Amino acid sequence: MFIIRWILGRIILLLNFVFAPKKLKRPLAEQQKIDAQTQALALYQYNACPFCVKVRRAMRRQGLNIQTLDAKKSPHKDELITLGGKQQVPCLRIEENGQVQWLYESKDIISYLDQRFA
Ligand SMILES: N[C@@H](CCC(=O)N[C@@H](CS)C(=O)NCC(=O)O)C(=O)O
Repeated sequence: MFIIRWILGRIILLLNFVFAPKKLKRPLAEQQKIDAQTQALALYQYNACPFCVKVRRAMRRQGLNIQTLDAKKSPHKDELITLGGKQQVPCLRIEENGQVQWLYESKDIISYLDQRFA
């Protein structure tokens, strides 16, 4: 089972690489403004998880430089469980006005990014 999951993961990563979406290019000043906003975001994820790949592709399409954290490793794994509430990826950590929100579900994360940055 582990081997099959591993092979599927590599296929997903290969396809993602070959068919990588075009990264949005913004004027420098505009990109810097967006980068300042995305500094308050972090994506807890696994490298080869298809739902995480979907979110990373959406980030690339929108030219969003959001920090990605490997939720298989400590301390990110523990942060996700204790602060986020469950061990499920992808999860977007959103820090706003001193408050932290943990957004699960790839569909909801992509909608959030679309609404905020598209
Ligand atoms: N409906 C969720 C599904 C996410 C999901 O199933 N993620 C898997 C990884 S691909 C997961 O976190 N499993 C728990 C684990 O690996 O511990 C989404 O669209 O984000």
